[in-house]
Amino acid sequence: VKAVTDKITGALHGDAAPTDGPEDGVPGKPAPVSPQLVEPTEPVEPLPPKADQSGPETVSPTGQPTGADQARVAQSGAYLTTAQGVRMPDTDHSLKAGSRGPVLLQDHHLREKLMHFDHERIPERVVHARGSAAHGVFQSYGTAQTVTKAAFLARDTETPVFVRFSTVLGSRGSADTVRDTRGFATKFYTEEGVFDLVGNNIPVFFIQDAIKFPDIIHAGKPHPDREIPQAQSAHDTFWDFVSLHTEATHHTLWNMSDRGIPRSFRMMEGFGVHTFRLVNAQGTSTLVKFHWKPKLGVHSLVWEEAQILAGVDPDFHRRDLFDAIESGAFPQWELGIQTFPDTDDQTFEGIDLLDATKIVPEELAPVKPVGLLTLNANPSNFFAEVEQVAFHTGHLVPGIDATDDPLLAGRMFSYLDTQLTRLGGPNFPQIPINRTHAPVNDMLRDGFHQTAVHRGVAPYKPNSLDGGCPFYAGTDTGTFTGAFIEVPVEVPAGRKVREAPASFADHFSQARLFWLSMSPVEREHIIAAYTFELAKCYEQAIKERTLGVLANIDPELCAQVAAGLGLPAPAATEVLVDARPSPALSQVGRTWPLDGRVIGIVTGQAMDMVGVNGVRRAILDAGMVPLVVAAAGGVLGTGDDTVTVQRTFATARSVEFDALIFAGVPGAGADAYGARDAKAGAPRPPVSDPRVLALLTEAYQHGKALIGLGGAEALFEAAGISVGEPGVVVTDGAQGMRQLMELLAAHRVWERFPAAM
Ligand code: HDE
Repeated sequence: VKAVTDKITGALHGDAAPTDGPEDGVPGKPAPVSPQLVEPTEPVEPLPPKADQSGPETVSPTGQPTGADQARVAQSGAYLTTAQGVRMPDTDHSLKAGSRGPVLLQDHHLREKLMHFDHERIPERVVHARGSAAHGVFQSYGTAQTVTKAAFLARDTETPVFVRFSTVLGSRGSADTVRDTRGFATKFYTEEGVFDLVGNNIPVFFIQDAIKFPDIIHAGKPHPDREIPQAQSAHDTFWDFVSLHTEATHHTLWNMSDRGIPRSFRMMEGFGVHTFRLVNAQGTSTLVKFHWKPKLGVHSLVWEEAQILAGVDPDFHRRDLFDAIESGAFPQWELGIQTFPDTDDQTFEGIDLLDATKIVPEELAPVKPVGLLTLNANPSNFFAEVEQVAFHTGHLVPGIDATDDPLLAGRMFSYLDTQLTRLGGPNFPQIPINRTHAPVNDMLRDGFHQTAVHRGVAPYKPNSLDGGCPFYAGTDTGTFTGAFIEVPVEVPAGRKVREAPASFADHFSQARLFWLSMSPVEREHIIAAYTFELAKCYEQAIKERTLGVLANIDPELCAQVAAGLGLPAPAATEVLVDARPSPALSQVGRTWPLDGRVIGIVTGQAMDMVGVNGVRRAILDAGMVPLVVAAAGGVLGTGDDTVTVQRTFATARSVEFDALIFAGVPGAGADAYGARDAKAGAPRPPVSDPRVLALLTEAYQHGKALIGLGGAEALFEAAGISVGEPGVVVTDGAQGMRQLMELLAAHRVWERFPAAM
């Protein structure tokens, strides 16, 4: 992994590829043009397809064919053709009556080219429009075998998967780092058919009943009159709704916590949210909640970083996922299950398992690992795969079943329905990314975009004309098998009513549980987030009403936000229940692997490049990504000891890095950090380039480790940062790397944040 990371680090970060020889990239010397990149003057065999030009089946991790036609891979032949396969001598000029005359209607090539172009876009998803995805493999441990007969959860089974991460509110082109819930949807191509686990990075939802979904989404989306703000909850309609509809309180609190601004898709948990029902080979059922646990831990941005990134690099999460996979640093999650007895009341320790606004704390029901997900291949074509993938909560396999959660019931309807508009008809399961890897023998026929050429005359059952085929699964063995064999649980009888059960009326106890489980610094972030969002609202009544909601979570939270808004803090209207905090909910206090962390090495021409190369190597050896930052682009150093610059002071912004190293050498002085050389006789240059000072102070404010190697005291001093305070270290190479790794393992230098409580 490290070798690959090393090889592509520079290229991945959008810079000149790291040089093999000292000559490449020397300023002033034109780079040699690769013969492969010159436009040929006569037909030549195309280059072998690059990894990202092969059809979906070549990237299926276990080599399972997905049915994509390889002959239709783009740019795969020597000659341009029309969609009908007719060779074309020209695609640059319309057919005209004379070179200055009118374009002729008979130009079918022009018509075809423009017609296709005009229809390249399809409706974006109504929610979760902005997303990124990757292929991977799921390896089952077999530990779920006692509770489910699902074949992909049997011991040592490998299943290809496709996972799409997303934000919820924004449009397809919106920024990645906005404060929002993240989607975490997994398609398992199991040998028994497709299983979709369509989850989020937050374990609870805004609403308990699917009938409220249009309401919460209309409230969160931009205002209907001027269509702003984009991808934000910081506006009146959102807070209007959630302050009135208090079952949203728990989810909203998670959004205002650090979970609403993840550092990376690779560092998020995932949750199935609803309670599902597992069934084992003996027909015994168990209630279950699904969890994804990232191997890299759960980490977040700080709000200012997220905001800056939305402008500096709106594709931050997409880039991060793609780069990590491309470099061989494959992200991993363990799938875990919390299991509960399938009792008639479907509660556990008093918690209603059918209420999607409630969690079951891990301390009450531990999460048992059942398998490992590894994402190991990027999509080949974003549209074909990421846009066209269609998830559906009803894609279930034998051994996994739905419960009566009223939110889940609505989803069972909605996900099929939405594809009709988005993907243009009922045959979307035939799109390569959606194709099951199990044989299909259905009796569904015709419809828009039908690509199967069905044989036989009797797509109905019973029939005699097609030999009675297809037969029901299990008729040959006498045992009923397959999906949609319902567990014969009692369905509670009752009057037809439009009402929620009494247990759904508790909207605050778990929000308080979450608040009480946060560390002081996490509480501070929550207070800041509520204060920011409410300050963006115009309506005073909405702010006041929300403070009333906060009072029912915690008086201190309410008081602090009220102070920030300049409003009085109301008293609680509910009795506050102090549940036992759940340490598993906090992101602070543990240490985690460092893989894929991005370290900026700020250096200059006057530096010792042997030392800088040593630091680069140590960072790579630790599985992290070094990016060299200097005053100007090009190559630093001479002879064998050179380093390619990947960011300049003009392009580097602290938010891109998890930590900064100032790689100086004793005696090099401040000039080394880019103080612009003054001409002889000119006034003394500033102690350092102001852009370096900005890099430093911003990284300091965001709680990042700052390491000065060999004489960065003057620089730190110029930025007003004291060496020796938490996370600010000036030392030598080896010691500096050790300290860097210790600091990064905790994600941030938490002591640096004000913790008011
Ligand atoms: Fe979704 N949701 N949802 N949702 N959802 C969609 O389906 C819907 C809910 C989630 O990457 C849509 O194909 C209703 C909960 C994810 O393609 C749509 C309700 C959870 C994704 C839809 C919910 C989710 C979607 C839009 C309330 C977490 C992105 C496009 C009953 C457990 C999947 C599409 C992807 C997408 C409806 C609630 C997660 C409109 C009606 C709860 C991750 O069908």
